[in-house]
Amino acid sequence: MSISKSLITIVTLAAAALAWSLPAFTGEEPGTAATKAGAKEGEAPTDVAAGNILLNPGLEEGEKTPASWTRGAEVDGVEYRWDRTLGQQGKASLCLNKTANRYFPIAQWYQIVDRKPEGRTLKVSAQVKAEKASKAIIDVVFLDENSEWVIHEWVCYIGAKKPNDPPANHDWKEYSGTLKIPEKARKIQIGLQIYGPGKVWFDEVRAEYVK
Ligand SMILES: [Ca+2]
Repeated sequence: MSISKSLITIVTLAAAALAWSLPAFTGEEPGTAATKAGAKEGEAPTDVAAGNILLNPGLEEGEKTPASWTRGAEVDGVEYRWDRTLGQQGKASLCLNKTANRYFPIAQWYQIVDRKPEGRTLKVSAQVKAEKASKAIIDVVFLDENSEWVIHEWVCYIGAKKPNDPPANHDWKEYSGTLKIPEKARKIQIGLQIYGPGKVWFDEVRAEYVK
């Protein structure tokens, strides 16, 4: 009895070890990050990184307001719009239209999600359409256990970086950036912001843990 029991244990352990070691190998291959997110069901997860941690990333869900996204403060000369006629995917996106010719105060749509302790690096991306946008930002705020700011960082910059640069004026285009997650961070706030005059739309917003 005890021999067969130990045998079963050994076999089980060996199988588990094999299952564990296989994804580790595939994880070493370069250029697989994009396909990993779309790993087929039944495949062992290659790492905790796969998948978007944001809810309603395509802005298609919601009744009167976009589900899971919050509007920032009212700002004179800024129109917040959940645009249900225009999307990079589907029919909806988030729009900020600033007509006031100044940078502050800023306006933003944002979403706060819990940080997974094992997540160390965050990749953020979005599809952005811009109409004479002088300065729009995808901002990430890391919050501690008391929901206090640890740090905030600009992960994507849309617009004119230098005084003589033209404003951003383009159809849907992907912006992305990667950030180190501070040790103390417990929550992550993704903000889609407008600083200067112009109009921007955001769709397919992604935040994912990467290695
Ligand atoms: Ca959409």
